Amino acid sequence: MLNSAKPTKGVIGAEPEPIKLDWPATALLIIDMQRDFMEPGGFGETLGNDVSQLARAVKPIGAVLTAARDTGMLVIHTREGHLPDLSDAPPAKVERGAPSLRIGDPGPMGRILIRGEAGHDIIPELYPLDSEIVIDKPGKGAFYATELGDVLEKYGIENLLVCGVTTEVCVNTTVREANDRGYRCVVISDGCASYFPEFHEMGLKMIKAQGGIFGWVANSAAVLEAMKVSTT
Ligand code: TIU
Repeated sequence: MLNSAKPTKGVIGAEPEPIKLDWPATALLIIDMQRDFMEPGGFGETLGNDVSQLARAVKPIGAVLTAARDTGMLVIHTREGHLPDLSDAPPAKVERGAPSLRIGDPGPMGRILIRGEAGHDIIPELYPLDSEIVIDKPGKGAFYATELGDVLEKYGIENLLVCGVTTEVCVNTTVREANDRGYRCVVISDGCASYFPEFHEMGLKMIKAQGGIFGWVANSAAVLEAMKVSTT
């Protein structure tokens, strides 16, 4: 029998149910894989966190990033941070808690969470290509006070593969924002991490509960499998 079917890409084995995406309308959104969160001496550690908890997400993200680059998928990286004069940093954020260093203070990787400083940059393993989009965001959500919505509209994006750190903070906030704007979000479970493993687990459960109230959750292997060209 002649197989005249055009190569199509597969369904993602996700929870709460498998999802078939229109792949040309799908982008990879990598949230805040910055030295400030991932490495000692950055913002995450100043808040009292064990930053080694986040390392486990790097390899799964790297694998999906490679596949996205190979298939020509739109790749968007985000970075949380503030202008050097802190004009986009609300006092309520800067003054909060009792961190060892506050946003804007000098640290071992430059001023904490400030755009242009070494700590604000994305880790070398996942460094953006010049052709990829980088969105600087002052908040936890990637839509608030950024051009992300316009970028997604310009490229005709309807679906987002979302990964990055941290699961319950910037990933969850962004997924909630995206869901309200009508995007289908598939969160890559092992491509996210939290300083608190239990928050990671619950953060993913919150997304996929109630029939996928905020989106879908799949591991990187399932996403990679679906991204492979098949003839079925
Ligand atoms: N503290 C924490 O878990 N996260 C953040 O402050 N930002 C992000 O999640 N990117």
